[in-house]
Amino acid sequence: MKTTVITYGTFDLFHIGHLSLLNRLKSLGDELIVGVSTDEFNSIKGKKTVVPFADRIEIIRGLRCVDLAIPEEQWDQKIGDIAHHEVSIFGMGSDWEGHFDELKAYCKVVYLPRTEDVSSTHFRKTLKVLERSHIGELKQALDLISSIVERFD
Ligand code: C2G
Repeated sequence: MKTTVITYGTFDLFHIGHLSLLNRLKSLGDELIVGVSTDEFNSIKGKKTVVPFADRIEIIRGLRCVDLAIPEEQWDQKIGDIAHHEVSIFGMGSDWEGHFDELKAYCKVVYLPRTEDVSSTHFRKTLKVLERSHIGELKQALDLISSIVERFD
């Protein structure tokens, strides 16, 4: 009997934390299905993304550890997906610990340790600093610092 694993996420600005989780989930079974949050669903989640859904799902489809990628359009599609794909294991990173325990009625539920010190939010904030408008602010700050330094020279 084939063991199918499923997980869901936005996977914006794909990074090593995402890859590590997907590889570990794949190692739990024979097949890994990934539900990728659509842009519309992310607005329901109140989550901003940099990379559009069409690209995010293509990146997931390109991974060796992923056998199928499907759109995640609503919170409550998981039970239908589990039945339709005969899923044995539902898995998420540990930041979701306990949030999906109701799925234990349908399959095994696992929460794997989240990879620390890396997140799409951090990347987004770093990118924001590099935006042109912020470079103007950085230049003003540098001019102010150099004028203060000149006073002490
Ligand atoms: N993750 C991780 N380590 C990180 C960042 C993320 O293990 N440093 C895991 C998360 O725990 C999650 C998966 O990677 O299991 C995808 O993370 P997100 O793209 O942030 O997913 P999210 O927006 O939380 O959507 O229905 C479930 C939701 O769609 C989850």
